[in-house]
Amino acid sequence: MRRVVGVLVLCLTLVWTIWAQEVKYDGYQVWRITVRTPAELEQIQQLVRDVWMVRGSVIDVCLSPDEQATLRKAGFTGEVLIPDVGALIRQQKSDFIPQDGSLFTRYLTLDEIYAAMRQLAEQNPHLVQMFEIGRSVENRPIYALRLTREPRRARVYRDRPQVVINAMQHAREWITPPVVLYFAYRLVAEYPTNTQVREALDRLEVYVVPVVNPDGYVFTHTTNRLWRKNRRYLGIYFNRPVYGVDLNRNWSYGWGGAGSSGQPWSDTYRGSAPFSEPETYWLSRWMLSLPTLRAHVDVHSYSQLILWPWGFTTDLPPFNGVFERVGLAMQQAILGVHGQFYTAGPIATTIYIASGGMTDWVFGVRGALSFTYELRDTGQYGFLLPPDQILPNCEEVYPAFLELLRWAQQRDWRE
Ligand code: 0X9
Ligand code: ZN
Repeated sequence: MRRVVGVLVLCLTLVWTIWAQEVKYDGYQVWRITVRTPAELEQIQQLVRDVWMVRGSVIDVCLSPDEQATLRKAGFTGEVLIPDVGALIRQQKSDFIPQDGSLFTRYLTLDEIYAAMRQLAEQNPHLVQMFEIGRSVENRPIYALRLTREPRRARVYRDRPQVVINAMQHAREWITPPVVLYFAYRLVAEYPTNTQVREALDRLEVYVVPVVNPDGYVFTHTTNRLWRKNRRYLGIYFNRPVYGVDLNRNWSYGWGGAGSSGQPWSDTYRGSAPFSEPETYWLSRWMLSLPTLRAHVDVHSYSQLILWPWGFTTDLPPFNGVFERVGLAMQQAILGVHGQFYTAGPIATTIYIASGGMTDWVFGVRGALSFTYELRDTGQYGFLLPPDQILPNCEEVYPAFLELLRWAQQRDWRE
């Protein structure tokens, strides 16, 4: 009996070490390829597993050594953006070690982000409240901060329109939670002295959700730095267990259309049904409960873009003129801080058609002015943005968020 148990434990340990094995990216490269025709773009997307970015005729791809050879054989060459992905991830892991107490000089773990949120709420009870929106596939809480004057006096203030800013639907986009967390911290810090901030928090309810996809985020720390989707188990395909729904293809508005995949192993898998995932389900339920949702930003990376509906069609949305005015004002605000240029435009015509995205749902269903940001950089590091760019990125986006709060306070934002 003892021996049987011993062998069993040994087997389990073996299985565990193989399963929990960190995914290595040695020899992987990121290439930027400029194609001549849409057919070529299609062809590359067929040949490559991990597409990092597509914009017009330009595509960034993360390639295994085999994929590099395949593309070369097919006649494609590209500019090498990252010569050794594995080495860069390792180097950034060691950057990870210094802990000087500051929140925006290194990438925090999920627990650290949640602790920072809790601390802000506990130290500022007259301005900040923390609460749970719902839970993930692996039962992790999804937390939000509610910032408004005296949040404990009313569950919702009917006369204070709501603004929601969320990040991290996509796990590998590590720059996104700090930018949203910084926004909350700075609002609180400036409330006593900055009239614009004071008026905003007196007249609005500002909600921030730094991590929509906690399971995915944890997985990028423990196992695979470049994971994108949530951690839903989907079954065995090609003799391998397959996980993950792309949360930004799982929203109900336009669900199932172009620019989303029905194949579970795809990085843009839309899920078995709209809101099949607890992360999108709870977030949408909560957003439906807000009585006067005015404005919203879904924060992603990378490419430096300010995007608005539609994602599911190239048709212009109603009130495109308003989106453009606010979008360009936010663009100018960002430009003014560190001189970084963010391109502004509707999703489908600026990047690509993508159906089932959050921004389309928030505008299409809730009628709120909804944007998608794509943060730094423009491709030099992509998702592997060095930690010394966290703070500058936080700083430059802050006044753009303030600009949105300014618009949300107008009696009717359509004006
Ligand atoms: O493809 C996406 O989901 C976003 N780009 S990312 O590289 N961060 O994955 C763009 C989202 C566009 N928004 C909507 N379709 N709603
Ligand atoms: Zn994203």
